[in-house]
Amino acid sequence: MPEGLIVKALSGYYYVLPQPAEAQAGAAAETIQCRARGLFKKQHISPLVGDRVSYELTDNGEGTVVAIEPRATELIRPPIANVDTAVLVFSVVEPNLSLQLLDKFLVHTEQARLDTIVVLTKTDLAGPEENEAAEAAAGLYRAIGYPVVTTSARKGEGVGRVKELLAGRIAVFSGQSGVGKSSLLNAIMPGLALSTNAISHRLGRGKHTTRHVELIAQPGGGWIADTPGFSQLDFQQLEAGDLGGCFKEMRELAPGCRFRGCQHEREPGCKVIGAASAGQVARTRYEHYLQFLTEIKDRKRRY
Ligand SMILES: Nc1nc2c(ncn2[C@@H]2O[C@H](COP(=O)(O)OP(=O)(O)OP(=O)(O)O)[C@@H](O)[C@H]2O)c(=O)[nH]1
Ligand SMILES: [Mg+2]
Ligand SMILES: [Zn+2]
Repeated sequence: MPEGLIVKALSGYYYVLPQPAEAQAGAAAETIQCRARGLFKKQHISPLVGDRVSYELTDNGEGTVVAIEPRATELIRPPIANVDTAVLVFSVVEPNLSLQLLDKFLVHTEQARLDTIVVLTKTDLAGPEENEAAEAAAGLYRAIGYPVVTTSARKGEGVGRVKELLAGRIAVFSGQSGVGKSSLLNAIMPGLALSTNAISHRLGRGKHTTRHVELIAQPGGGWIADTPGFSQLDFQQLEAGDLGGCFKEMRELAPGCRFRGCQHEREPGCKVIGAASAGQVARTRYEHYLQFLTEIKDRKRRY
C-alpha cells in the first residue's frame, strides 16, 4: 500500500505527499487529495498534518487515508503531528507583546515536549521603549534556555538566524493572527509568496489570513508549517500537578522542594518560591504560573 506524509489539511481533505517524492524534499511533487476512512471518525481519530500515513487510491484519482503511524509528537493547537520544534512567533507591536500569552504557549510546547524557539517580530515598527522591553524579554527567556531571535521581516533582520536554527528540523510556526508568521516564512524562503494581510487597526489584531495548516519543505531538508493564528488556549489536557513541569526553570528547581508533588504555591521549604522571591525566577513567570494554576483548578471545580 502506498505511504506518504500529510502536508496540508483543508475542508475535510488531507493532501498526502507520496513517500519517494517526499524523500526528495517534495518541492515539485504532486500531492494526492485524500479523505479519511470512515472508521477513523467512529474511533474519534483525526489525521493531522505531519502524520505519516498509508492510503489507497480511489477511482476518481483521489485517495483514502487508511492508517496512521504512531506519532512522535502531537500538538493540539495548532493541530500538527511529528514536529520536533515549535517556533513561537510574537510581535513586539501590532499586536503588542504579551508575556502572559507567551508563557501560555510555552506551557503547551513544553507539555508536547518540543524544542521551542521564540521569535519576536516587527522590530522596525516598534519605538525605542518597546524595543527595549522586547530586548529585556529576550534576555529573560534566553536565561531560561530558549533561543530568542528578534526580527524584522520588512528589513530582513534576524531572518537568517531563524533559518539557521530551523535547518533540517520539522518546525511549526505558532502565534496570534497578524504577528507575521507567513511574512517571516516568506522572508526565509524567497519565492514562497504565502498570503499576508495588514492587521485591523480597529480591532488591533490580525485578520486570520492563513486558514489552514501546511507543511512547506525547506530547500536544504526539513519542513516548516505555517498555521492560522489563534490566541485562545486552554489547559484542557493538563493537571495542576503537571504545570510546574512545563515551566523549564521551575522543573529544574522542583527536586529541591521539601515536599514531593509541591505545587510551589505556599508550601514550606519550596525552592521555587524561594527563587522567585530572590529574583532568580522572573516575577512575571512565577505570577503567570500561579494564574495558570488557578485557571486549571477552577476548571476542575466547574465539572
Ligand atoms: N513593518 C513590519 N510589518 C510586518 C512584519 N512582519 C509582518 N508584518 C506585517 O504584519 C501583517 C500581518 O502579517 P502576516 O504575515 O499576514 O501575519 P500572520 O501571523 O501570518 O497572520 P495570520 O495568517 O492571520 O495568522 C502584514 O501586514 C505584514 O506585512 C515586520 O517585520 N515589519
Ligand atoms: Mg499567516
Ligand atoms: Zn515547590
